[in-house]
Amino acid sequence: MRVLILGGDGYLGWPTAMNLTASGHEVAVADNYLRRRLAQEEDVEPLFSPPNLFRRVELWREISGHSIKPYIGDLCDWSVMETIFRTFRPEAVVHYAEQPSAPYSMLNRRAASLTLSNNLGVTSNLIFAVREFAPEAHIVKLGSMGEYGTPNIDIEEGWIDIRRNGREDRFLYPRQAGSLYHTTKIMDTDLLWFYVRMWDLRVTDLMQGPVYGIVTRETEENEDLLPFYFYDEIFGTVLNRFVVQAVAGHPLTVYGRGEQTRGYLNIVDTLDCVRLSLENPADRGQLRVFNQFTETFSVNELASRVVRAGKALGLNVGVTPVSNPRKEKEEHYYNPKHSHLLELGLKPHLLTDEVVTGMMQRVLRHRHAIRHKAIIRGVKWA
Ligand code: USQ
Repeated sequence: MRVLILGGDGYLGWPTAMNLTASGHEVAVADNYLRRRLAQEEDVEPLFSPPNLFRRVELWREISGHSIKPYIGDLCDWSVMETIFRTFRPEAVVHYAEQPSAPYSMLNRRAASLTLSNNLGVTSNLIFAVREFAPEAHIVKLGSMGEYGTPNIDIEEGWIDIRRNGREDRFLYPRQAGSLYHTTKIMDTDLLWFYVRMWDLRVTDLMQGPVYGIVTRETEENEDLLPFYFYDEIFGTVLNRFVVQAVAGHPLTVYGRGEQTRGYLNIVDTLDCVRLSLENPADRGQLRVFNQFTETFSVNELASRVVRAGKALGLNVGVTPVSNPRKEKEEHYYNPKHSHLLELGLKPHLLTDEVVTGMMQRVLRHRHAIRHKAIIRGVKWA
């Protein structure tokens, strides 16, 4: 299959590109290095700097023999999107090309505006490009479990049947996000659902939880193929942050009471979920929604696992609860369903102590590069 990855330079985009070529697909990646630029602007660069997309593509070809076609450009610019569609003619598109950080979206007016215009601009250009140049192409869109928020009822897999006054219908499960970034994901879903109804697009929305990990099957041998590893307050997700904090001797930053519960997954499982979704496409006129995570944990549970794994490596890991910079429930009911990807064949890689120590060992090699001042940046929700 010819697969176009929008956001192919990112934490998940680049490993997805390697994984899909290793599985026999023809891949192009598009990116404007937005994430690299924003991290530079905020002085929160990743633990190590991966080479640019052209060099990553060259290196991957030398190592694996697989080619990836890189396009550098801003996908909010219609002429960029149009050129890519005309020249590559994708049969499927994976859409990661978004400003992906909840804290960044809450930083200030400029960051909020960039998040809104970038995320919705790329999604709408993608929809129009598919309609015009590739109406049969399957769109696999990265959504977020955070779109649902933390309702006091079970979270269904995308849709909910509602019976009222003796009649029944099926609707998108109610969304109520906890950050502007997550709200743009809801708006993406609404746009896609509208055009699925109007133009019979094929769409899969992957409602993903926080991802952890660095190494994938394709990167094991070569550190220059690793994805970005952010550990700062703005771009780092919680478990990746805790692992770096443990190595750096910084107390783990549990926000508030630490009972916030989310659905997590290993980066290796993200790649499998995306590949399984592509290889089993949605029908024309169908919006499928898959909840993409493998296990739920509270922040306190993650912290205890990191403390335990740190001990095994001789690290003395402390935990210091910090006042919660976010506006979120710190204790809540959380029971999201997640069977569709398992039914398609996902074999989860669960969070064992070996996985956490493996991450720590990798981070230990880059210990000298950890900057304590990136760990807490004081971005407040309210
Ligand atoms: N948290 C801490 N301490 C930290 C960092 C985070 O206690 O140092 C807590 C947060 O308050 C939150 C939870 O850990 O309750 C998860 O936070 P996160 O930063 O790992 O994830 P989040 O900002 O919610 O967003 C991330 C990804 C996003 C994805 C989302 C899935 O950046 O792209 O969509 O995870 S979900 O969290 O289910 O919305």
